[in-house]
Amino acid sequence: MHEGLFITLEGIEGAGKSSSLNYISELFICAGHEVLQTREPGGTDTGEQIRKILLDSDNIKLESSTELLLMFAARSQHLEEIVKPALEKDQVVICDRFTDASYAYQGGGRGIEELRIKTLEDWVQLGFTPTVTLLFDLDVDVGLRRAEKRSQADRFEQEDIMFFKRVRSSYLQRASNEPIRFRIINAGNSLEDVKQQIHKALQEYL
Ligand code: Z5A
Repeated sequence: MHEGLFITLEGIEGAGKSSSLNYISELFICAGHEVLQTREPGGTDTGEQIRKILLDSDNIKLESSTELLLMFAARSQHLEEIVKPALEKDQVVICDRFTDASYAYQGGGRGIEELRIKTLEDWVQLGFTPTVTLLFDLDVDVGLRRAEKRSQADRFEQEDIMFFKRVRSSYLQRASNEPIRFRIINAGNSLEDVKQQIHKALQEYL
């Protein structure tokens, strides 16, 4: 376990995590904290190279198990090179996606057995978990419509609606299993309302 504040943001496509990152950082900076923003897969030079492989829509032959292993390879590097050193320096670390995404996408979405994911989690993280996780939850149709308006679809964005429905229900299941760590944000509301929900959810840490 760790002493620092490690906040992760989760949710389906277009849920508004990236839109909220700067707002969350500002909340902590205003409260006098040093903040590090990062993301998964990625966050390190090696991790960003792995991210390119994972998101490249030309990689149609990528096996689900390869995808899962690459997620954890990037995570291993990210934890040792970036996340743990920042927490040791008392920085607040805000990470756009983490291991819950592996359970939701590779588990719920792709159908990989949860136990296999748990084995990798135990091996790579040795009990290290986020302090608090904001789950940006919204209707899959709304999320996909928001995401469609952006640039070209990546490898995940090419999945069908049922894939994202499984991802969403897997996230909600995890949140109900761990109600203390997870804070659910109703991401279908206006950005202003989402900010208010975030502020309330993180109040005790500010
Ligand atoms: N992945 C995985 O499979 N396994 C893992 O272990 C990990 C990740 C760690 C990359 O993630 C992919 O990796 C991801 C899962 C997989 N693929 N998918 N899907 P990513 O986080 O980099 O990419 P993303 O999920 O595609 O991010 P996103 O679609 O950008 O979602 P977002 O950050 O939550 O949304 P946003 O960019 O903030 O907002 C999207 C649009 O909606 C934008 O135009 C906003 O202006 C608009 N928006 C946002 N909030 C609102 C509200 N409240 N009202 C109206 N409009 C809004």
